[in-house]
Amino acid sequence: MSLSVELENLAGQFEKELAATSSPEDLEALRVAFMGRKGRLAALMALLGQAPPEERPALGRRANEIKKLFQDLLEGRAAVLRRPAAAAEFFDPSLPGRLPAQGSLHPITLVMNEICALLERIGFEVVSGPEAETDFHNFTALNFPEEHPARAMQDTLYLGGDTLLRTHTSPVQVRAMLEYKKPPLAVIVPGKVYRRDSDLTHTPMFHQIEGLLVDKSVSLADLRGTLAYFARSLFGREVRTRFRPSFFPFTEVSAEVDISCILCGGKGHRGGENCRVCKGAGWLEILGSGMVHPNVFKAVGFDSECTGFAFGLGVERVAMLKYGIGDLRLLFENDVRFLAQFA
Ligand code: 2NM
Repeated sequence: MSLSVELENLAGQFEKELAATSSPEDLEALRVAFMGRKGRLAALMALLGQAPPEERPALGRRANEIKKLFQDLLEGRAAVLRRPAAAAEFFDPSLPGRLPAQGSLHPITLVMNEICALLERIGFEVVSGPEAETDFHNFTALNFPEEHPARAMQDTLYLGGDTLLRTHTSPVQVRAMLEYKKPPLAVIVPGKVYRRDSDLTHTPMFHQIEGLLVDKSVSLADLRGTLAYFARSLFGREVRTRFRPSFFPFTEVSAEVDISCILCGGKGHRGGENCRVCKGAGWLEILGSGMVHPNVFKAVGFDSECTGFAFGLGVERVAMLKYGIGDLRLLFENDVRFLAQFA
């Protein structure tokens, strides 16, 4: 067999035996057997003088390469054997770090935070209260007659006895008035509310924000100005507001509030087609509001001289409009691929 082939065979054998070593002692024995003064590589080098003269330089170079290769492989294997068995994985400190997946606020939380912040800027105070309420705070104090349909088992989730899951955040405003004992006060209440309703556009739990301001001589003009500021802050400077007469048990007068469509700007159409957001109406309903009914003030012991306005909105609807979300269920499924878009 030629010296050249024997050198390559030696290299192959070295690598095989190296992989079988399991201790520094094994490694040292291997080093002596292959690279020692009387080792196998030295024995082959000794035969170099018998090779044809023209082949000697190449064979010499190859022998030196193999010696260097053995040294490198021995060092690498020594490092592997030094490592505790548990950390069997090779640690490469030059790799980039793995960042932990970072969460983000839910779009409902984002919208609630934004609305609270813009109303706090004009003096409203954020308050909260229980989600399990009494019939008095949720209905009676808010001027709902005994036979009002909202009180029916079919609409409200009753917990037994006198308690129910609040159907709006207004009971917290009743609590705020009872605590303040007299005007003035300006509060907003963000929170979860519950209704016995579940289909494509209704969930049994949803979110509301309601505002209440009570003082002497508060007028409908104050309500309009406050809501115009609110709509422009939330949807943009160019947004107009419109009041339509409506009815709520706890307000008189009552009004539904529309904003000019945030997609078509109120025109009702875009490029010859009906606007897909306002369906051609040019307006979007976003709020209910009104002047607080005197019976509500009576129920909480406020002076019959005082006046106030209140308003309420559904947070899901505002979030869907603001972010162009087409399906209410996306807000409740908590699919990370959806939620991550709000990071
Ligand atoms: C609305 C619409 C109109 C409202 C009234 C009150 C209270 F407690 F002062 F009577 N709180 N919230 C109110 C008025 C809520 O939501 C559509």
